[in-house]
Amino acid sequence: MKGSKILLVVVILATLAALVGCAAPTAAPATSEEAAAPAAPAEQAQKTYKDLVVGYAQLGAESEWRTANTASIQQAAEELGVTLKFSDAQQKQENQIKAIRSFIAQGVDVIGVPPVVTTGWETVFQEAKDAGIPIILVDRRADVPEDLYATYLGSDFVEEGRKAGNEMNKLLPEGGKIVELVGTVGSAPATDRFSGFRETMAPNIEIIDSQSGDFTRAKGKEVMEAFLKKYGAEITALYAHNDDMALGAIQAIEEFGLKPGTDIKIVSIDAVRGAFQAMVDGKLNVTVECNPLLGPQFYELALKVVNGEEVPKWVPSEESVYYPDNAAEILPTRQY
Ligand code: GYE
Repeated sequence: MKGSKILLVVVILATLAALVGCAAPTAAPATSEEAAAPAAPAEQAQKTYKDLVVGYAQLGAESEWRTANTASIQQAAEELGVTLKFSDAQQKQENQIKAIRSFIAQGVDVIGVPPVVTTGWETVFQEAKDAGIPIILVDRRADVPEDLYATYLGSDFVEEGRKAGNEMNKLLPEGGKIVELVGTVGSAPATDRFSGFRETMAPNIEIIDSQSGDFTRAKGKEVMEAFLKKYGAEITALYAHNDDMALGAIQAIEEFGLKPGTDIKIVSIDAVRGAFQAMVDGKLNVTVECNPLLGPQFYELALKVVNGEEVPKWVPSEESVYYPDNAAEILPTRQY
């Protein structure tokens, strides 16, 4: 009798519980989860800027261009809410490789790298690929098979060299003897600016010497001093692969007692603020633009790559050429 009463109470309680829907909380989510299940994996895979963790193996701080480039990469990350792990390799490939390995170990979503030189990247890029981390080449190219990187965002350095050659022809209609300050040996911009220039340079112009100034002001000055010592006033013009080396050379020319921009005509590449100031001062004749503000485009590409969207293998930057005539007017508007 006692047992059957207890059983009755249990049955009544169970029925009541079922009626007020005590069981519902477990049943309902299961049902809605089931309903959402087919769409969920695709939606979850789509990352936003806020989810993105990026490793950037910057190559150094060798020029005004590089400083502006670093600022752009850092500022854009901050503005978009991207988590950025940044390292500076001080122009050494081994340091860039170390940084890439450390980003792989940390499991970042994507790695950006401006290869200091074009060769020697297969092993470490393969390591990134094996770890499922895409590599985006930014600013400088690497000579690797296309399956080892997702895309290349950067300038057409050959075209910049061609533009510089055309400008030199205009400055030296009678021809002349020129010296060349080459960028970092084995780097994409140095190789391409060297060859592009020779494509358009007029036959009455002779390159009497060509040496590397490693893209820095100090080296540019040093090498120009050596050129001046060797050739003196025989030099009609200078072609510098970047503005910083041209600015260093300007100092050397002045110290030698000649007038940069007049006695020795100068064509350089980058179009940084320092070059505009030199044009305002009449010491530089032309600068060909190379855009360092790659941050926003880099993250846009990074997000697409991480989300599996198609991207072109090369995204070139748009660039112009600048002269002294309106340098003073343009200078205040320059962002780098
Ligand atoms: O022109 C130079 C810098 O890779 C395009 O590197 C870049 C070059 C730039 O040091 O100033």
